[in-house]
Amino acid sequence: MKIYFSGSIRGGHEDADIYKQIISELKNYGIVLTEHIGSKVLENNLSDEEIHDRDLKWVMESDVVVAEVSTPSLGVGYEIGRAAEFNKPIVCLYRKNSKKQVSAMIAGCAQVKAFEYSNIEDAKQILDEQFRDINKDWRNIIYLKSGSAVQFKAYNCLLNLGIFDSLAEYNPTLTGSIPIGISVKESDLDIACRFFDADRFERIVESIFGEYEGFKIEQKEKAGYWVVIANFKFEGFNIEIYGSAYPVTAQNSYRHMLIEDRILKLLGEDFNKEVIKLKELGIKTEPAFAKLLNITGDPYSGLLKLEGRSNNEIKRLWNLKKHMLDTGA
Ligand code: 6IA
Repeated sequence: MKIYFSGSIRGGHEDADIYKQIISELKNYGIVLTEHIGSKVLENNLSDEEIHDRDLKWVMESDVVVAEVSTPSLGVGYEIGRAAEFNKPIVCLYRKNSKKQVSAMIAGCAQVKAFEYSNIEDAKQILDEQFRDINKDWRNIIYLKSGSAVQFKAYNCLLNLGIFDSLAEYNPTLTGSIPIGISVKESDLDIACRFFDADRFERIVESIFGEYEGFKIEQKEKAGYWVVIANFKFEGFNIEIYGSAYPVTAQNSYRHMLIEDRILKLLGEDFNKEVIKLKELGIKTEPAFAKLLNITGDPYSGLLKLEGRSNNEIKRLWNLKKHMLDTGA
């Protein structure tokens, strides 16, 4: 993981010591490309143009931008703006009681997550939480362990089933609504897999899980490709194994989960509640999202189109719908 740390220089370098402490904490999460920002004495052997081009290249290369914004700085603001344009996750930290208020263009930018902190311990805790999100590896279900009661139960179920070991060669990945915390009573545990040989995959799945309650398996054609779908029950969950020749990250169930996770985090509590309400009425996840965001036509492909939309555009769709709900339009 490459981290771009941004902190004021010509805007005022009095906080160099604090930057240094934050940088040293960030090193626990990856490589910090801009360690020099924490040093009190800065070398000045590059022209402004060279600094600009090098730093912008680093911003583009980075996986995340972390900025300390207590001291207002044109350079830091510019870097945050460019990072937003490149769709980077951006975490801003500012000290409680700092003399200046954070610019509305930073605090109000949907792509920026801004946090107030009192001391370095505070900042460490914020970074720990933020990096847990940024580093989330959906293939590793460890995140379920610290989640809701259902997620914890699902974690134990999958561990006991041993599916991530027995199907390891197929890159098994949990998808669906349980990982993103919007499951209802009937929600399945969906496991997406990639195979290179459908018949062999079918034989293997059947040989491992064929004895479980309600086991059934079928191969069918979907948009010109063969998929293998197995269903059975285990420890109170309906398990669905879905194998396809597509890499898991290109499969619709995986893509739907990621865009839904992004939308849920972006639109917050109100939206989450409405999704659950619709799901409890028996509406499936993607149609529920589509309904709440006024997406017409096929909800499954409609939702995928949001992958390329900015956070502000998605917020606008939800605000429009909320207005319609409020006014009964
Ligand atoms: O406007 P500012 O100088 O406060 O902007 C600070 C931000 O711009 C930092 O996050 C840096 O990434 C970048 N930046 C600005 N100036 C420099 C620099 N040397 N070296 C590296 N990054 C920089 C400036 C020369 C110095 C001796 C004054």
